[in-house]
Amino acid sequence: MSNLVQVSKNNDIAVITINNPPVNALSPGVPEGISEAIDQINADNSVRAAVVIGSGRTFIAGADIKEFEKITSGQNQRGVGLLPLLLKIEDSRKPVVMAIHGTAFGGGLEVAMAGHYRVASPDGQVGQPEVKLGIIPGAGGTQRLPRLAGVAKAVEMCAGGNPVKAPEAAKIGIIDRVIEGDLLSGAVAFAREIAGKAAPKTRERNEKLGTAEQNQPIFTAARENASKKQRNMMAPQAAIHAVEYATRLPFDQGCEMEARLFKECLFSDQSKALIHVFFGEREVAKVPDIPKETPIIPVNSVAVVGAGTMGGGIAMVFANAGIPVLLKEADQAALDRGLATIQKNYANSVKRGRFTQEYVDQRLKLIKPTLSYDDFGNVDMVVEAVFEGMALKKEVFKELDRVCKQGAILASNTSTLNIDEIAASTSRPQAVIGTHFFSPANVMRLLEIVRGKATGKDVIATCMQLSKKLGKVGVLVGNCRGFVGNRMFHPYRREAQFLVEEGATVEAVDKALYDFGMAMGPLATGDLAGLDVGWRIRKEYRHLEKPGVRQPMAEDRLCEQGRYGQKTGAGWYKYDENRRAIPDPEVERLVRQGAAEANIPQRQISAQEIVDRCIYALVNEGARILEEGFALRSIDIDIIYLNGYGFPAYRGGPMKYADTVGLKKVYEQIQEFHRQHGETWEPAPLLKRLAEESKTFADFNKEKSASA
Ligand code: 3H9
Repeated sequence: MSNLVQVSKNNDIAVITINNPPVNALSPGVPEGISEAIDQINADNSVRAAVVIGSGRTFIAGADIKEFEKITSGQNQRGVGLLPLLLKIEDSRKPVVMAIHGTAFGGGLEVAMAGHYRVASPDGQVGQPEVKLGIIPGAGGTQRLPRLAGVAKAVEMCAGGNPVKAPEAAKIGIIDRVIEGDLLSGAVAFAREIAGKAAPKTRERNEKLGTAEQNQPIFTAARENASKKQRNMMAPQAAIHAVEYATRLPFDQGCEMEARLFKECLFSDQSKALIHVFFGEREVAKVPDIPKETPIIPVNSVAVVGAGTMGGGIAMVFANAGIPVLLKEADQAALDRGLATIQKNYANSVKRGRFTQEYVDQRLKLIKPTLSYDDFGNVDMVVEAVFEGMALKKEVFKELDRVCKQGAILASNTSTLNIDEIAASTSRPQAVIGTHFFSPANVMRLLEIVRGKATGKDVIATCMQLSKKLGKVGVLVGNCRGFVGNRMFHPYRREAQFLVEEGATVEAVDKALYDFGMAMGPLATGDLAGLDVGWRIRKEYRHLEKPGVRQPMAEDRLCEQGRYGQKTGAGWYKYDENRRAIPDPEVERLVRQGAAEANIPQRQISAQEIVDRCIYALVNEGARILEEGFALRSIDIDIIYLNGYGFPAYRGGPMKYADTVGLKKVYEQIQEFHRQHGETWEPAPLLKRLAEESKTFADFNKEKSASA
């Protein structure tokens, strides 16, 4: 028998243990091993029932996701091939009890549902998260789950992808018993109770499948919900169809329809992109020159300097992770304002049901306001979040160097400034690092961790690990202007402005990118973030602009009129009291007037051109960043864009999107833009090379790791 699955005996009960660390995925060998084990227990007269359990930290966490790429590229012709195994388990003459701890996800839950009974430890979870990978359950999950949990719950789980904890799973019928204490002995005892009794087959349990009248409203509501919350995604809609088949067709035919939909999803670009994201989120935690064994600095207390929007949000992030935080401001009025905002944000979370009042009270107790640096000597880490100006930052870091203990991490939340220059104002540049949170800091998942040339490896490793504890995705980036995210965002927003200046309406630009899948259009995003920030930066760096190179002018015009965006009630749009954006003819007038003065010819611009101009501007800058080494891999850029800039996950991020379109095509279009619009569109050398060699950014990652 395969060493991935073992059979042992506890007197009359067989125990089938799956042993495929780290998560007992159904990799090749595991289904075969289970199948042999079922044969073995059925052939053994001394066995009355069997328990299936996972070794290590979990039951089966699903199919082996790595196999999917092999299937779509033709390397794996067999498929995952679970359906016959599940029928075999269900048809076993000896009853099979599935013992669940950790996560019975995807194919794991499908295996569990083919058992005759399921027991679970209280912290066990069950789920069909396939939609998060752009696919649907492909081994009968959409057919068996409604038979156990009812149609409404099955639709919710298969289309939404979120797991259910054991106690709730027991309530809705997925699990037969929650076992306190040792799971294996509880499961064996349970198996003894049911041995010899008629074993129920899930596929024959039709009593929860409902009637057409009962089900219709469930499917209609689910489809509407999915089209809003999982906009443009095909898998959730396919999952709903598949569950609907369970209610209309006999089990076998339902499985055939499920298999068809599964295959369509698996071969889609969306699924390839989402699988890229799944592995990418894990990949970014790995930094080639920082080994796993690098010592971690314990961070048990922190201080945040600056209680403005960012500082206050960052303080909440630490408090939410249970870490006490000193929050420092320069004067009492600013401190009071900062604290009031934190309280208001927490109160809103309670109102929306995200947190309980008790939880919030505990968090607030962890935030200690202060006007001095007096207690800074005790903290393990400081995050500076003062106004974005080099002189002020240097002053703060000089002070931190004076008051903080040796070994403390000194982090700056700067979004654009040079970390090395900041570090040079201290006597310990190895302790200085950038931790660039995204606004609102307590909501956005992205944390750009900026490595200075002197930053210590222990400081980097600590921040990477800490990001997880804070509920963030930490991505290590190099120290260049704007780092990775904002450096790329600059040409993206520049193109959005150019398009308006060339004749597109504000709404057309935003709509094209929203329809592409961005959470918001680039102009509406500017209004949300505040147009004055960019205006101030542009003025500060005007001396660096190359003469003769076109610069956007529309936003400067808006700012000159005091239109800073949502905070002033007007920017690219007007805003009503509910902050709803309303198109404003005054903006149109200002832009057309500016365009006429600058002799910019006006023309009709298609949605496709809007998308290509904006997204390829991201890609071209991303290629430069990659080549210059400021991002470790193209996936790092993708993860930044998905978690910090509202890029749609089902497109995998800007670099993956370019790989999907084909770099040759992207390069040719960029060459065309270069001819039409000049210097700003000069193709990145890396893009040119990869396109000419018919390669992808993913190939570049491989080249790079092979040469390391
Ligand atoms: C499916 O089942 C389709 C079916 O309908 C059948 C169709 C026929 N495969 O996340 P972690 C790796 S679709 C391969 O850091 P955690 C992961 O890459 C599948 N590898 O741990 C990582 O590797 P590395 C449905 C997998 O404790 C390591 O394991 N199932 C898989 O934070 C540790 O992972 C899912 O979508 C896998 N299935 O979280 C579940 N899962 O160390 C996906 C993990 O080299 N998995 N790896 O970076 C998860 O959600 C989380 O991994 C889990 C553990 C919650 C299980």
